[in-house]
Amino acid sequence: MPSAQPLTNGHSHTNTYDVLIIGAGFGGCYSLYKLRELGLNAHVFEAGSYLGGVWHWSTYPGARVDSEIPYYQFSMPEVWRKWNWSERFPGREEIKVYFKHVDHTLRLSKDVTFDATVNRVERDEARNRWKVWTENGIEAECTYLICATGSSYKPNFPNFKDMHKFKGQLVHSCRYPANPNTKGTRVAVIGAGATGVQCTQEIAKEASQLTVYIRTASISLPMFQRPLTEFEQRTNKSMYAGLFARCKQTKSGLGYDQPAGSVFDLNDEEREELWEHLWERGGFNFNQANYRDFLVDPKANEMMYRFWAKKTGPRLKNLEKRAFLVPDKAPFAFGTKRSSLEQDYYECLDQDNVDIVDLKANPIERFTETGIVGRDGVERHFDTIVLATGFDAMTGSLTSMNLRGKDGLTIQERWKDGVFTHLGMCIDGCPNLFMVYGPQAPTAFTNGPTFIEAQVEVVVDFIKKLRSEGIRSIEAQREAEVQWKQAIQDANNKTLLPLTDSWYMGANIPGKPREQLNYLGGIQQYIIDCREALEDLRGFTVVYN
Ligand code: NA7
Repeated sequence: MPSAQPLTNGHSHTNTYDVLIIGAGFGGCYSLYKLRELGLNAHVFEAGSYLGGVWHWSTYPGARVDSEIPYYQFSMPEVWRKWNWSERFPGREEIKVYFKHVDHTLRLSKDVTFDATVNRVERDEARNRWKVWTENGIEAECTYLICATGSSYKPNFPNFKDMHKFKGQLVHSCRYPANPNTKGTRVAVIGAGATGVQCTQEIAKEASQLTVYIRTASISLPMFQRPLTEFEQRTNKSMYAGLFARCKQTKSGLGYDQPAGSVFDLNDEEREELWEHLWERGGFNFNQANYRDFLVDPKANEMMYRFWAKKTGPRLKNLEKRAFLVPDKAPFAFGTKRSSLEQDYYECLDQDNVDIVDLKANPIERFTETGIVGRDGVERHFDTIVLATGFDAMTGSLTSMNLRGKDGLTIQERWKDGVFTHLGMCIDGCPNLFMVYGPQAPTAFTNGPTFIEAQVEVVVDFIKKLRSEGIRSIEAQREAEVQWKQAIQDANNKTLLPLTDSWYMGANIPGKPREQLNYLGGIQQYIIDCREALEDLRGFTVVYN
């Protein structure tokens, strides 16, 4: 197998693969593993210096997954047999070591080129090839292209006035420095999503003064972290095969599903008993294993919020902070922004060394050399400012690759008025290109590894079919894209999700079209839809050899 390194004599050399995969997170790793099983010559280009995708980049303090073990891992027995986790919700450092174990077990790295940021992709229609270039001059071409580029790759740097003037340490959470200046110093954290919550929990404990800038208070759920023993995992492994298979039959991939019916089928006492039980289970049990009418019925939604507020409010002794973080009226409908999982977030925010700035009441006017001035005219001074402001989620990794289809249009141009895909997997104008964990698939509403495996298995079956049936290429039809998009938006419009500004809706990035970016029907139904299309290639233009 050739290795795709640049030649030093000034002449570029192009390696040719059956399949080139962009990204070596869970999606890229599983794609490589499955394609090798087919006997294909597959290779990965990865921007980072090792496997792990988002876990490679997420070096901010307290970075931790909020899907629980045993669900958050690969399902291959050869991987899980020799691996045990130390915590129910593993931290980033442990996940990095896990990827080393995965690499060691599956020998993935030999087919990965690291530090290879793809910055140009073009379609050579006459030769039925994709041509791919990286920033550091590597070139390759392939018959099938898999974009496993992740949903949280391109950082969202808000355009705060005079941000460049700040002379202290200014960092984005996903490019966190090895030596952050946060111990015993004055720190600002901007943001209260999953990352803001995790950063706040760590920095509040070591900074002399922490100011958290919050535009929308999060409705965070208790993680209920706990250590896991090697013994309990070893003895539970007899159930793993069944458990991982079961996860793919659920909506979210977390191994538990919501009950059918409505929460109003229960009387007050029954509901309270169920909700106490789900709450005590921690993690996403309270929303994912609950009746789902809270996502469509404002009354059910309000009840969920009340329950959450009853549990959370008393944890804040500072009444002003309590009124902002746990207001009487929900800041947004429960579940319409992603709930973060927290350990002691509210206790941290309650500390005397922690201030909160309510950005709706007092927006950031400008940065200065030494801090931030709000609309109230007050300058707050900081040594370090952490932007926990999230990502151009779901689409940013795809639109920033300069990927041109057979008509010469980039994905950015193609999606300027909104995303169009067939099955959240293929794009009109881009034959033989497949997306993994991208937009218009169940992506953000799932446990990543479970959904990724299920989706990659479909992609690999598509490639298998093309090869066995003498098909040169398939390309999504525009009409199928329009229908797929419409079905997603129709389903979305029956819920409360469109009422809230969230990255599910693309609403966190100024100018990004506002639309639901995820398929709402869950993993199981999504895979049924994809496999039906696989059967007769409906919605695709098929070109035979
Ligand atoms: P999120 O969930 O997008 O959170 C970003 C936070 O930053 C959120 O509180 C935003 O407030 C805030 N934000 C974003 N832009 C601004 C501006 N311009 N001004 C003030 N505040 C701003 O990103 P995370 O990194 O926390 O999490 C991303 C996902 O990655 C996570 O859910 C996991 O799936 C992994 P807002 O809520 O928009 O008012």
